[in-house]
Amino acid sequence: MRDFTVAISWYPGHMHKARKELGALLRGAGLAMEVLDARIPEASSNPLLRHMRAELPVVRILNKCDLADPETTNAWLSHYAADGGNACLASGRDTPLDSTRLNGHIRRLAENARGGVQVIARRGNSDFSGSPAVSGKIAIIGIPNVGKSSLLNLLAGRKLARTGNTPAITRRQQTAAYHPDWTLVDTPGMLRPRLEDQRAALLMASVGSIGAAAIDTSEIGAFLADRLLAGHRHALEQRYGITAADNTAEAVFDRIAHARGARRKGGAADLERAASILLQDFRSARLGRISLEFPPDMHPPTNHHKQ
Ligand SMILES: Nc1nc2c(ncn2[C@@H]2O[C@H](COP(=O)(O)OP(=O)(O)OP(=O)(O)O)[C@@H](O)[C@H]2O)c(=O)[nH]1
Ligand SMILES: [Mg+2]
Repeated sequence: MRDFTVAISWYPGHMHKARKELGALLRGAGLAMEVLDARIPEASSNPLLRHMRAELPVVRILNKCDLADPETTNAWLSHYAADGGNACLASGRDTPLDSTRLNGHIRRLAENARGGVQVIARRGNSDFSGSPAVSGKIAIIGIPNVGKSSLLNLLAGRKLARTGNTPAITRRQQTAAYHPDWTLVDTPGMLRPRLEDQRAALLMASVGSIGAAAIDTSEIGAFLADRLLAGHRHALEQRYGITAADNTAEAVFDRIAHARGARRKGGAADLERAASILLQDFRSARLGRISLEFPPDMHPPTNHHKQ
């Protein structure tokens, strides 16, 4: 497997300001809702955000689970369920977030938490009924393009925040009322100024959370092709007709270029375009529902397993 030593760094100007504003928000919030990409839950969990949210209780949302391998998502749910005081739920186009369970978690976590949460008089609404209601801000946080604004819209029941399939769509915080006692706050996607963990950076780039200008499409494509060759050959065979002899990213790109007519003038394979096709097919699950990270007690798929 090739050695990826590319330095990925992507920190658009608005993130400096967004980081300060996020710090202020988290200091006053009652709860954080961290949106993760279900295909890469650990790589999409920003250590900076973990540091910034400190002791604040967190509900993790494994989003885009319609694009991830269902068995792996279940294993991640169990993995995070073991993280004491916090909660984790899956969400995706085929599995809308279970709002009753979400509200139960919000109430439980906020009641248990110290600081930031104001205990107010009991109210009689159904989801939050029971002992004293709690109120406050719920900060929706995460790296770019994981679906934070989509989640705000879903929970608010209307399209308040702009969404889009490129990173860094949201540039400033946006609030929405959520039940009588809570306010949701959507925030701009955050990365670390320097992405020291190159493996995590390549995984984030694979799912489309890092700006296209930060790294060559062919580098990300080659990283992804290597991963798919190791665990999902069947998907590559079916979609692009790779054969047993195709064992490198270049060979995969060549097959894709051939299958899709991606040729430069003169007939040579357009490898850049082939890499882009691979990324688009992966990101939209046209290669199947594929997870790229696995909890410690789960074996990653090999080509001997069913795909
Ligand atoms: N397949 C799938 N796509 C989703 C899901 N949730 C969001 N998306 C899509 O993912 C893209 C990014 O969604 P956003 O809500 O804009 O993401 P964000 O986290 O707010 O991104 P930034 O504001 O750039 O940080 C959009 O094209 C959404 O339609 C999901 O559960 N499944
Ligand atoms: Mg957004």
